[in-house]
Amino acid sequence: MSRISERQTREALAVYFIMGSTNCLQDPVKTLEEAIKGGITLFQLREKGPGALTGKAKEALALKLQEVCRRHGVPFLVNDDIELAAAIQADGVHIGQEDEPLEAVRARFPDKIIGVSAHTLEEAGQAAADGADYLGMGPVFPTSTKPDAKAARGTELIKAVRRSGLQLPIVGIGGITPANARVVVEDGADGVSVITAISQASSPLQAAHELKRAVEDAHVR
Ligand code: 3NM
Repeated sequence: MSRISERQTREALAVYFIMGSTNCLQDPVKTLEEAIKGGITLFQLREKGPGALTGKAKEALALKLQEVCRRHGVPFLVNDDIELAAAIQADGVHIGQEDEPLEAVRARFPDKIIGVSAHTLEEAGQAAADGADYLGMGPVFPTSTKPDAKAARGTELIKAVRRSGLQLPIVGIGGITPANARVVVEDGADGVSVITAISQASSPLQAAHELKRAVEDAHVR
């Protein structure tokens, strides 16, 4: 799959599921399959933290999850690991401010979807100028998934970015659940990205479905 249009990117960001093996209550393949049945629109492998797989084991997991995504037409992104994304021909990568510079990643992957985490208005503007396809902005709500996450700021930053006139697709992240997803989109995001709300749900299918409904409700307002 080559780089998608801005409209397709906005649609893909609606319900963006992120996870790695350590986030899941059950087999990651099963979790992903259920999440796709529930309606997720984009997937990112984020294999990080204590107990995370590395090397060949990480690549093997990536290939299994990529195959599930391909079968269902859901774009597959890799967090941070540029070499893995290249090796398996992922549809895209998501990078943070501390990772390889966006300009270098864009030069290497002219056709891949590239997302960037931005925590300030300046970072958002820079990422847009340097060729990001979308911004991940958070944490919107408190999260325990990312130990070094910044303080939750609600939708303040997303609103500020929209007020600044920046049109780039945005996905909110951090502590988002079906119960609080709606405001994230009402306040300017194109969609929501979640780890816990789906990966730790008793039914990932149901959780994904509820998130999708919340996002759709916010868009039709
Ligand atoms: N990035 P959960 S917050 C991966 O603020 C990540 O940039 C964040 O996990 C940021 O949905 C976060 O379980 C964790 O809260 C999101």
